[in-house]
Amino acid sequence: MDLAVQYLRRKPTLQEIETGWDRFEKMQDQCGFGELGLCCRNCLMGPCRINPFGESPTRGICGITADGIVARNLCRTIAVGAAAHSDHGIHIFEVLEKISQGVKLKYSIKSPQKFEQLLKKFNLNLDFEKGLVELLKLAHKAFTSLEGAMFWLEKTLTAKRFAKLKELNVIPIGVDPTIRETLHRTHMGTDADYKNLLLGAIKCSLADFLGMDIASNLSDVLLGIPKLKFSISNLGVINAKAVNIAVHGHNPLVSTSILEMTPFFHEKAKEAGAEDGVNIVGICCTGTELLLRNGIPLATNSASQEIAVLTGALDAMVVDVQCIMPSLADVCECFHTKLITTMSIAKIPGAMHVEFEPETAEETASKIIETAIEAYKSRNRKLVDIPNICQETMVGFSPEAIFELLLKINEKEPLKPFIDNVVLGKIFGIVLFAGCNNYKVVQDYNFINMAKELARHNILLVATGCAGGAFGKCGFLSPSALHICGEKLQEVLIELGKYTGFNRPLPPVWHMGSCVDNSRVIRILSAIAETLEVDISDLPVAASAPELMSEKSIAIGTYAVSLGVTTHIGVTPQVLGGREVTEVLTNKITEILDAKFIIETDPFIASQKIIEHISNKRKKLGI
Ligand code: NFS
Ligand code: SF4
Repeated sequence: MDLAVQYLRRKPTLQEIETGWDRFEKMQDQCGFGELGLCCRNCLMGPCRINPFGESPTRGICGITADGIVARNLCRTIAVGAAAHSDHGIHIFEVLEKISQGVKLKYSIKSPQKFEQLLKKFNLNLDFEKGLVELLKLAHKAFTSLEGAMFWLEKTLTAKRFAKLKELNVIPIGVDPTIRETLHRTHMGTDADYKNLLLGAIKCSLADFLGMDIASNLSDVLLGIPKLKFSISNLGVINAKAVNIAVHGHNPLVSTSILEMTPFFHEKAKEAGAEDGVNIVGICCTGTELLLRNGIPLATNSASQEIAVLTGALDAMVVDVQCIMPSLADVCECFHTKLITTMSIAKIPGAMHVEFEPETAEETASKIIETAIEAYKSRNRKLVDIPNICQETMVGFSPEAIFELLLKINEKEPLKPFIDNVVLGKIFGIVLFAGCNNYKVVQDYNFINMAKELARHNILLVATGCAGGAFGKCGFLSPSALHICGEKLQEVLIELGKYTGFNRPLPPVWHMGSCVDNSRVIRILSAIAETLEVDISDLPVAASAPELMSEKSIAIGTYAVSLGVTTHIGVTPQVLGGREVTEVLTNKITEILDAKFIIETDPFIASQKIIEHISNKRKKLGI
């Protein structure tokens, strides 16, 4: 769908360079057993595959059923997603811990406001130093114990939801122990009851939420709360006259230190011939972190990460963890672009490795920028071709930024004007778009078409991660895209826009952050639900990951449902081989969680289903 991507992919001189789309074609047909989730290699008697048509073999060699295998695989997927998010959280935690111990670092607490907000939330009536130590203790307890997890979740979720989850006995026993337990129960000959496994999946997804909520909150303390601002998105943000460094991955620590060191290198870049100095652009969630906090332009989202290199004008691609395609090394090889890995757990053959440590962040960042400037000197100008496509992008819709805006309208009850608009149907509902790109879907096709359908029905859209990237690239994060909304929603966005100081309407899609910031959306929904004295599941809201790909997105989708948000997924998940499991996830689960999964690959039908779901919720609320 992205014209910049189409242009470079179709350019005759670049045809030889293999991208994800080529490899996807070569991979067809993909294995039917895998697609249905019916294969197991959890022990060396396997691999085992179950016949999807009910014929033999109907069980694995150990005797487990199709539903057992599918549920077990789902648990493992969620455990990996939760591990990725919580490890990210730990990286931020460790930096704050060092600060609390007085270790000299280049990082400092950028948001005292967020810090105080958290102290208040957790009833820590302490001064700065003691407060930080105690806050970190709480986070640590939540990572490692049931008691800690209970405390953090009880303070974060609605009372009704927390009680429900407690009753179901799915409160995580701490983030890390839950991941351990989940992996354990999926060992050969352990949990074979698909219902029990699905409860385990729910529990592990809640551990994911917890890890992510800690990561997102602590990142705000350390790096600042995103505020409303304008930037630009799509490949046109790469500047032919600058040394271009793309930052890609998820950990904002590396990229933030590069950004902070950049001003010291503009002169050097100019001396090397780059008249505009050093230009930082973002890809995927690392890009999103810098976009929301610092207004750094976003080059592209996940499926087209290789395409950014095809512009011939990236001098370095700096990566940290997650969603980084190993093929980048081969693509960079075709140009002068330096691929630089920075984390000890994420190396790529063919890339240069510069290890990141918080203590030496400045030196590391300097070395990386210098490497990019050196690479720039060997840039082949004949190969430079940057599509002149970029869109105005309004970002920074953190809960704090939204509340700040609403406070200007109603100082006493900030949520009231918002809720009133929902009651009046001017905002018919809210849909969160999350998740990735996936080569099984034309890139951004589901995002764009669903956003148009839903906005037309006056549904307010919020987005995170690569969904936010998709909307940035196509212009839906710009106030100029107001026309995609129904008239009533347009009125609301124009009215709210009056209070931002920008003298522009708000855009149809509110970009709330990277994937770990999905917890921000839950915090807002919880606040609305508490105000109305209902549960999240009573609200006219839904989530959609129409192009999901990663294990993290499965974990997020599962916790969204667990927290009461009915969630659409637009790529067939690898569970359909378990008929009972599928029936539970798409239907019966409503009985215990009052929310379910909608599996639908057609974006138009999916939109209809979401609108129907929201209408039903409105009816039940009597609005
Ligand atoms: Ni989320 Fe971000 Fe993108 Fe998907 Fe990957 S970058 S954490 S997993 S692909 S949205
Ligand atoms: Fe096969 Fe059971 Fe071993 Fe899985 S755990 S590989 S189903 S024998």
